[in-house]
Amino acid sequence: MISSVSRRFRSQLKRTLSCIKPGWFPVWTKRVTSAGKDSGRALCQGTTLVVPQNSAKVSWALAPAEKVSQIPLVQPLRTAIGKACAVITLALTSLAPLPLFSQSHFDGAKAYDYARQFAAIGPRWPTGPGHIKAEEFLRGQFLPKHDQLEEDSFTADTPIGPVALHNFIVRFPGRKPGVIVLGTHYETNYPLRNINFVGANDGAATTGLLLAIADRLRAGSSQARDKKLDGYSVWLVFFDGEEAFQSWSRSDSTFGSRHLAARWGRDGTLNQIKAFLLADMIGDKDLDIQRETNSTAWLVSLVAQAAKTFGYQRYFFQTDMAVEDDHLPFVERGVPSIDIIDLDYGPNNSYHHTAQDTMDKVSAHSLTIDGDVFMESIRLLDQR
Ligand code: 1BN
Ligand code: ZN
Repeated sequence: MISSVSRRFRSQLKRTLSCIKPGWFPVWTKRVTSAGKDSGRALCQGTTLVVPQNSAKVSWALAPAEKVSQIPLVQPLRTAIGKACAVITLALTSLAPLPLFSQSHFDGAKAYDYARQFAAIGPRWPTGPGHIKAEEFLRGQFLPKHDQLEEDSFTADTPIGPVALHNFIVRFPGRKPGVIVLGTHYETNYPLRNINFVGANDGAATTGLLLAIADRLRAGSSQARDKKLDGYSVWLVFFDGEEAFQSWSRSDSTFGSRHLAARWGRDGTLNQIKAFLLADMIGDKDLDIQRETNSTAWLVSLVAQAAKTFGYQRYFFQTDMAVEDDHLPFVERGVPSIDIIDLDYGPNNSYHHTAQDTMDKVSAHSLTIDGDVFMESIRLLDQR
């Protein structure tokens, strides 16, 4: 049913057309004839691609980015069609400059690989040897002279006594006044220190996600003459001490975020923050991100809009759930915030906080979806 353009033309068109409708890419289609009747639609592995009713027999249409990678290369197109395609591509390329964040899909495989390396450190509970290695790993990801890395070290008053904790903040300056903060926690649970809990999804996956986002931001800003992002500054925060030391409560959890939100409240930094997006447990192979009801409504809508751009609606916000997490200290201080979390991990959430939380339950595909939506959310926030 579907003929796709040759790989070369498809990638040219992909780059060009993504300027017009980010996340939607062109595919060549043949109109489907059913019982001699022209339906005007072509099927693409479960997706209906709408082809204009009066289009020629072979035409092109836009498909959600996600589906394009699933479309097999059935047959090379005839040279004449290929040449016509090149002409269209050239014409469109000269009209539309490529936007920074919609050139191609996010590199979820890279995020996965960071996560794999991070989880391989082993358990990362505060006061343990893996935690020190995790800190060293994070320091090693950022270029000492180039990247603006801040270590926010403090002593938390926990149920097991005073504990030294370390948040990591990486800043990518932008030209627009204001800051977008992306966060995750990176440590694992102290109470699970004896069960080889590596938190592949709970901590490692979203650490990998933010590290791959850092690569993307670094690439974007290093292309610019002034080394700045086009829009708001973006700060990445790797929180420590999210997990409870004994049992989750408001006072025994989120130590790193409570500390940083209080500090940024005192010194006025919170006033600069346009939005705070928290990522938690969204490496899950079986991705279904809940609508977290403590989150700021307009920001949830913006993220939903970003997901829709890529045809990712089914992964986002199908059910509602209230979660206490690292976004709450920011919500409580009036910072627009969202917890992007999937608390449905394994059958009946049975992998959550167990030794089953391993890298085989995490996928590069889910991290691609997350990264696409985070990058598009930044773009939408910059336009607001
Ligand atoms: C997320 C990952 N959380 C802990 N690890 C937050 C949470 C709080 C999850 C309460 C479930 C219940
Ligand atoms: Zn957890």
